[in-house]
Amino acid sequence: MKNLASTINKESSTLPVMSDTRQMEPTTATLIYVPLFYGGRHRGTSMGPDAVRSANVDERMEIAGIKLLREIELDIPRVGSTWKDPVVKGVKCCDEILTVCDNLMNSVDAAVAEGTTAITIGGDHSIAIGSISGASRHLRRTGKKLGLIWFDAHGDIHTPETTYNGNLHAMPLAVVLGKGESRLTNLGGFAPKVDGRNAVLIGISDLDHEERAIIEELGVTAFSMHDIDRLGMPEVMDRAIQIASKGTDAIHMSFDIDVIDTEYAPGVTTPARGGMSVREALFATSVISECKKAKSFDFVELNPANDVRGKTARLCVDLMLSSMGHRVVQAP
Ligand SMILES: [Mn+2]
Repeated sequence: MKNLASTINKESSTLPVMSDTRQMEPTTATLIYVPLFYGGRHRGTSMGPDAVRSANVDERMEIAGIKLLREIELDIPRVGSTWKDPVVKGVKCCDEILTVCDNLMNSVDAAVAEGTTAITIGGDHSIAIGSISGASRHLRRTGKKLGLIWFDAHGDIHTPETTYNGNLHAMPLAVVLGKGESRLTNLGGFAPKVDGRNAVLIGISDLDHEERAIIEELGVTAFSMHDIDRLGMPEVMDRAIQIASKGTDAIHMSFDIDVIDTEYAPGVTTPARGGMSVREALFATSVISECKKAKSFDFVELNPANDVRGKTARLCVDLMLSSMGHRVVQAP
């Protein structure tokens, strides 16, 4: 009988280790907390940053060998009860969200310019308008382009014309691809932030028919959960990286926690059944790290009010570490 240890090829081993020593350069991160919830109708989303801090994100980064350069929390302007309105045409709380996204754009731009990985922690998904604008503006100064990989159970590609509730968290992908409310699409003075042909949606299980038409119109590539079942996550990720990389110089990853099956990630605003497994999500994020082009990430829609003993928040931290090249051994 063969000794197991002798069968492990040391060069290609993917056994988990506490700190991946194969990583050549020391990694640094800037954490930007954005407790915004006006893009949806769930106040609990504003507690996402607190839940991530409670899951010891700083300590876990340190153990993983990632240097935490700084932590920033953005101010959220006060708003009346307009965010509660269930039916609005157009965009609810547009001014307030625009203010937050403008600040976030500057924070992400500055972080990436410093050579650190910019990690935005939400908050609802409308904040991706700010983070992606920041990552894109940084590249634009030197004539470079950004690719985008967007993990989500939903399309997030509604427009003020197709929305039935005015919730901006269902529109941010359309906005960064140049379609939607003009004050938002023109944030930073340029549009689009990403060419639709360099944008990839992964993990969709719930898509409205209006969104399907916009996906086609903008040339976005979408992999549904069914596609993941059929092709397998390795193939989906290979294709996604290829599409997001074509003619671009960096990739932004926007990760909506609701892409993960509600069994594992109950602490989200809009849970979806039939989503990704934890292993699929950890694998997908590890591929993001291996491609070496991803310098900015969002982790959004964490809603601690729906969580079960903080497990979704801990998973969120696992995914952050995995995206930064650390092979995660899940804590119980
Ligand atoms: Mn989303």
